[in-house]
Amino acid sequence: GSNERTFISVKPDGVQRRLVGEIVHRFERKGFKLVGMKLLQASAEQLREHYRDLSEKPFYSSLVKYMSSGPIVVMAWQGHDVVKSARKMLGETNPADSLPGTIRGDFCVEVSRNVVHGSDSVESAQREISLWFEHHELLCWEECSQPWIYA
Ligand code: DAT
Ligand code: MG
Repeated sequence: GSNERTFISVKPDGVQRRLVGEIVHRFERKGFKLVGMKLLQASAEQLREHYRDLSEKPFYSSLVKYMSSGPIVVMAWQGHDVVKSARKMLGETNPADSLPGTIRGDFCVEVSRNVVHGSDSVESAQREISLWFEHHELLCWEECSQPWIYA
């Protein structure tokens, strides 16, 4: 439905490389609605929880270290099929496999510095949004462009 939400985050390399505006711009232009956004320093504990499905992977501890190495921007975006569309806009996990035109295809080189996160399913989006946002930080608002984006 058009009320679907996904969790997107600009990772520490994306913030350091001044890509926050570019990434927000892409989701705005696509037609998705921003319903939550903040800059924060994530704790290792939060990141271990965020990436708990990867806890057995050999790169898990370096991933947590990288993700806690500087400020990140966390966002919730809403719209029709936003989880799947956002994953397409991000590109593949490995930037080397990401097509030009995707965020990872355009702005990064290594899998361990891939500038942006996006939820992989509606269920993980719900889990991640509730991990990073308080209920009151998520806004329901009327977009004046809505009738020009949805028939
Ligand atoms: P994605 O972020 O595309 O959902 P994922 O959930 O499989 O990918 O992994 C989470 C992050 O972990 C990924 O964005 C970058 C890092 N990562 C994944 N595979 C890796 C690998 N083989 N070596 C180093 N880091 C990796
Ligand atoms: Mg993932």
